[in-house]
Amino acid sequence: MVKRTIIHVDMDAFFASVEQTDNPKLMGKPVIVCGEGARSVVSTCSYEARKYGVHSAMPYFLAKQLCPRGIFMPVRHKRYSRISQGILEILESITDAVEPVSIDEAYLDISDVKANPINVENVIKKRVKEKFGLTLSAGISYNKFLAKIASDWNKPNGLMVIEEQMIPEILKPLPVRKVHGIGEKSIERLNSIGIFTIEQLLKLTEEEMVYYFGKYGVEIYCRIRGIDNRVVCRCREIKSIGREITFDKDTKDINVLKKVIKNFALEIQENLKKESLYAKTVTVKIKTEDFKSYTRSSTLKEHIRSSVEIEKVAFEILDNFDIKKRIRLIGLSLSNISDTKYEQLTFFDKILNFGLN
Ligand code: TTP
Ligand code: MG
Repeated sequence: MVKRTIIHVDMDAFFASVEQTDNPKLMGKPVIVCGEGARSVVSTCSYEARKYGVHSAMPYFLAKQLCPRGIFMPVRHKRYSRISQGILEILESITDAVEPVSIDEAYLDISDVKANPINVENVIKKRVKEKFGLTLSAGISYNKFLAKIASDWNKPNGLMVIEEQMIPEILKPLPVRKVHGIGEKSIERLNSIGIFTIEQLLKLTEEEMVYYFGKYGVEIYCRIRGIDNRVVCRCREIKSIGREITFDKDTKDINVLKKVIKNFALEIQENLKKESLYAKTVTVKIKTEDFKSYTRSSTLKEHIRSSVEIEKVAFEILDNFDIKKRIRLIGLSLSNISDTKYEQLTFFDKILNFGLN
């Protein structure tokens, strides 16, 4: 395979930095972007707040305890999305081979860009800073896995280049959680058998990796040895679109639940419209007061997008839940996403259809 040059960029403390640039008085202060209500969780926080031990997904009350002088700001998804779009445009001015992976990160394959990769990285940083006042961290390497590890190396405003001859030595001391794709459960399992670092992970055979990680084991086995042939794909693959909320007070009131679902359906319709997408599977998730989670899905014959249709299916699912306990959290998501309303004919279907005509 021809050697490639991949850059992974990841915005620094993204939501919190946007709040700071929108309100310069917040610069240098511990800003904590958080859902609303006493029982919400932290989305992210500025690096100033991280010094107090605050981090993403931490409950609000704990963040407040650790950082009582923190400036708590509500999440403004629309604002962050718009900036994310603007950053994407800057990246696309460098190359067509851009793959956004989340609201604040993307891969670029710059193998065909006739410039030194570090200069390319500097240009990206400069343009993003000039246009949005934001900083990012970048990783440069010869595949996606290593570029992502590298972008996390020197945060914030960092740059790290991982070259072939540095593998596997440079990876050895890293904790296993740095391997993108290893989930919480697998990390716990590995830790319970005394495996904490990539160096220890490298001692496992391919068969053992499959035992611990299932089908994905072979991929992880290769990646930690510096092998990752995934291409930077321009098509942005959205797997699901959803919303969820933790109530201020647990509830059993079906009218409250339906009202929330109705609003979520409207938001999801807008998101699908914006991305020109449709979806076929509707999933409702609830978490009861005893912290147990339940999900139920319904897959339709046709792809849908309208909030009325989404809501109808979600209500049916909700009505089938046997709600005995009060509900703490409710979520609605759509998956099985397609860019057409109708099933694409597969190659096989086409042959069959032609055969019949
Ligand atoms: P991250 O890139 O994981 O975090 P970050 O950009 O805030 O900080 P870092 O400098 O370490 O990259 O996530 C991007 C945004 O996604 C983040 O600003 C807020 C949002 N987010 C959540 O809403 N909840 C979460 O649990 C995480 C991890 C992120
Ligand atoms: Mg980030």
